[in-house]
Amino acid sequence: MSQAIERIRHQGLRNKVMSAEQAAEFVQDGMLLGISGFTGSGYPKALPTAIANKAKALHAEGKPFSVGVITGASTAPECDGVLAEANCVSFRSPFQSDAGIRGAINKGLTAYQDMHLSHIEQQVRQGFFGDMHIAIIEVTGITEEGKLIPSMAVGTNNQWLKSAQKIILEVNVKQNPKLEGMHDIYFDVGVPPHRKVIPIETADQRIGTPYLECDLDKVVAVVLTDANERSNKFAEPDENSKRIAEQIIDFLNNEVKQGRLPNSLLPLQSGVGNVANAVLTGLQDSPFENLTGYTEVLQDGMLDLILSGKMKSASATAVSFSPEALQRFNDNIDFLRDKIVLRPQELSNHPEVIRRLGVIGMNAMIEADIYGNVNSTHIMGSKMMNGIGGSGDFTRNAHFSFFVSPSVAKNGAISCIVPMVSHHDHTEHDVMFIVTEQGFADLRGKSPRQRAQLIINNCAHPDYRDMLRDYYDRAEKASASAGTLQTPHLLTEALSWHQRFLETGDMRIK
Ligand code: 0RQ
Repeated sequence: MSQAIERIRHQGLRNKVMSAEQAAEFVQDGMLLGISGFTGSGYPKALPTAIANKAKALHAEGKPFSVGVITGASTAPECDGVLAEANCVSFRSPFQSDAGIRGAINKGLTAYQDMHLSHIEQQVRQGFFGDMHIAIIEVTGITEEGKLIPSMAVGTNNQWLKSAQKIILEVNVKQNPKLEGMHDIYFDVGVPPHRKVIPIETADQRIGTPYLECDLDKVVAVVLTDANERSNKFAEPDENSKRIAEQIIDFLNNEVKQGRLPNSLLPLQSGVGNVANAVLTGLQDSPFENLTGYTEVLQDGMLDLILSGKMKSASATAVSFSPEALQRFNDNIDFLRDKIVLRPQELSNHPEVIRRLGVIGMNAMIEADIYGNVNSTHIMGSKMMNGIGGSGDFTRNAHFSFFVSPSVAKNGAISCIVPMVSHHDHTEHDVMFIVTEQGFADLRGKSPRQRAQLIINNCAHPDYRDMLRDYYDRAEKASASAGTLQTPHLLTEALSWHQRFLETGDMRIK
């Protein structure tokens, strides 16, 4: 830990070093906590466990203890997981992906507001969530002047440091000190009617400073940690992912040939998960050059595109790698420092910037319906998976919006193309392309009835194609006689596939 104390170059803050257990004493029942972390990166490693232990001890004495937790995005078992296990999270926003907190949400123990990631900072800034009592922020180090060197995720930290009444900093010695200089923190977003233009004109443009700042008098504790990020491993792309990736690359290639896209494409956004990673891996062998990224989380696939020279730069709010990719990142950090820009998520996900740059958005879905509405968040209409995350920020505003999924889930018992989605996240008005391993549906310039033909014929699994055609044909006949042919549906049947799965474990009629 002596190495860690050297990371605190400000003497006043060195004097505030204490244990996580001591720092947890500042956290009281009923408080709202602003915690750092985005997609398994940059979350505090010690305080959550200390808070969870405090909660358990108080619960054992029959005393109440719960807190509201707002982060950038998902954290990890050591943060969301331990807090959920101690049953002390009364409220959670804006995104999570930990099995423990997901369970608490689905059991009704934790109230969850699933939000667009670009909205959360401005809503906290304007007081929609009430007072933020404590910010708990992981940093890489602290400069002589007390400026904070961010870690692997910027997320919402800038706003939490401003909004919170008190601040607890975790200085993690495992974060590479050479991260200093990779971040671009911008302070001038403002509040309507005084919001200013965000002057980002190219994906890699820096408009701020490398450091987070805060009122040092608000810092009540500094905790030293020495812990790795969660570091999920990626599966090798399977045949379905490869097939999806090939089709997207063929489409983009054709757009370049037709002169509608430059050979460097437009800045790429990629959602999380194996399929998204496979598309980026596929770009490695594509004919495109000088690619750029404007995304929220930068994962293995995009890192390797930068390391190979295929991508010249990328903007994100967090980096989140497998253990092997983390090693490549650390080994090459001097090369990468001016090629990766880590910004507050309010800017990485800023709708106006995304629209102006013409980002190409690629996100995964749970299901789509025959008209192109997409559900990214709820299993069978009710059960929360992760949340909408940044997918909505990008989908509505991107130049091209792709949604990808295997055509079936659970060994074929579920069709990911259904008559009507059981929950709406992205509407037919936003979704431009649906891609499964079966095929590609280009929905631009198509009416709902034209879309239905394309999605059923191109994207649905053969096991479900006839069922979908049968549904559509009967819906069309009923709508023709009722004079309602814009978007034909049989309302009593539209969600019957989900109901059948809940009752029999299979959407197919046996
Ligand atoms: O279940 O884990 O029990 O096997 O859902 O499915 O195919 O592994 O897909 O990991 O890419 O996640 C939409 C959830 C896809 C994710 C979603 C079951 C399936 C499996 C996972 P098991 P896959 P992925 C950037 C953008 C919203 C946020 C977002 C997500 C599990 O991409 O959370 O886009 N997106 N953010 O079996 C029932 C279906 C199903 C189904 C799949 N139709 N019905 N179960 N599954 N389809 C990042 C941020 O915003 C931070």
